[in-house]
Amino acid sequence: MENKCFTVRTKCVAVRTNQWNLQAVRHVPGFKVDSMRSDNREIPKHMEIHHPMSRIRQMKVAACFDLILQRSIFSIDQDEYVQSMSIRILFPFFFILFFFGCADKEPALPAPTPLPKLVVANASFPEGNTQEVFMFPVQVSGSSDDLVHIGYETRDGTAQAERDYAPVWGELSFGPGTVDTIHLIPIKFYGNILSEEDEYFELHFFNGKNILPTDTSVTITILNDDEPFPEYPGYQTPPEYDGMELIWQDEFDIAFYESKWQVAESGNWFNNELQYYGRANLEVGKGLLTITAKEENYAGHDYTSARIYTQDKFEFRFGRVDIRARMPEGKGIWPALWMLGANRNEIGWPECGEVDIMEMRGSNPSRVCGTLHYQNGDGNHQNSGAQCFSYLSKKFSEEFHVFSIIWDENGISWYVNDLKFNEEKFEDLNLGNAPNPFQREFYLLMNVAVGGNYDGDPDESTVFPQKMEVDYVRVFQEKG
Ligand SMILES: [Ca+2]
Ligand SMILES: [Ca+2]
Repeated sequence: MENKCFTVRTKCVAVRTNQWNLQAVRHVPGFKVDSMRSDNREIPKHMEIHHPMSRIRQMKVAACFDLILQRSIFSIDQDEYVQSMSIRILFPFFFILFFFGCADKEPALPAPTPLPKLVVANASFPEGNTQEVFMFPVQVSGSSDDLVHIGYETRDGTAQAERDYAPVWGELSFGPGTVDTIHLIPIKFYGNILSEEDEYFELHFFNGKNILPTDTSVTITILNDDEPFPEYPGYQTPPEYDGMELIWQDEFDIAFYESKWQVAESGNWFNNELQYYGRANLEVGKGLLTITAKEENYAGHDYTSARIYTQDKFEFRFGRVDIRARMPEGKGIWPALWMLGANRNEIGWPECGEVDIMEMRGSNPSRVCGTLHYQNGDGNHQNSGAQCFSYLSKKFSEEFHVFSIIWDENGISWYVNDLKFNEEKFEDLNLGNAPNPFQREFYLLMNVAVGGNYDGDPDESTVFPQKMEVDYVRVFQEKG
């Protein structure tokens, strides 16, 4: 019984299958089709067959039963036939000519098509560095008597939708008939240059019709294709502090984010500075922001460099700022990590206030200074007097240091590598009757100026280009 085929041979097609997999029909010469003779009492108008040898457990067909009765068209003998099938007349209005045969007695005929299988497999793709689209193939294993369709959707694993990949969902259809269709589902990865663990998500298939299995999943793995960033030597601060929350950061790990920073594009600056500031002198790569000061003629200037700032993008009041950076050096090079009052455009400098977290004369790369600038009630510029941190022999251009301030309503303290070297209490400022600007919001700036009043202009000892490299900027605030 196990190997017996189960074949329908009929000139009429309309074998009702009630969704089972049997629509294959063969024309058999020599049999007269008389399907519409409803007055022929020998013809059952409908019958139901239970056939244990086939996946087709039950089907309803309309049949010209007289052919079955008049001819021994079942290859299995009558006992088996009776045992394995029950024939009942059910409905009077279907007429289809058909009969059964089997390979061992009748001429071999194609078996009714088993349900095709869904052909999918786990897949791995390299992450890429930008956006990569891979075509995931979905195929069915063979011909299908009925329309095949199945739904699909992505489901997060360690990879997350929108962060690591673009979620997809939909429905696929195949056939009916000979199925050689491959559907390709586009899978988009959001790649980057970060060295990460391999990550995966699932492509889930569900609600399959006329296909097996009806539900299944495959795993799609995003393969890391990046080397870890180098370890940049020097002091590191922790990524978090007890009682504080990180409210803003840039690790400069993937790209330069215009969403976080504005980029100066101008040659008009104060302090008799010589540079033209532009986007071309700025890059992010291997975990660092690099601002390069160059000796080159551009827009009437002899030097170019870059300044970035967070005005209108990130402004804050009070907290801890950590900036890990390696300084340039050389006479006339003036790197600065600093802050200006967010209302500068409305009230101007110095009334808006200025906090120099770190500035350095390139002629003395072993010393950095922290200073406040503001305006007193008479409209005069005031400053706190620069307080500086000096090494005897080490230079800030040799390795990375973390320059920090801790700012609250009472004052600001300055740190190099967590060593406090300056503190200003606001009650000690010469504000007169002017409001204290340091109770308001500020924004961050980072730049490398060339020439000007602070360290004079470059001379023949100054080597170009000079680079300030920044590993991270993190701003924390007290919780609650
Ligand atoms: Ca990558
Ligand atoms: Ca970094």
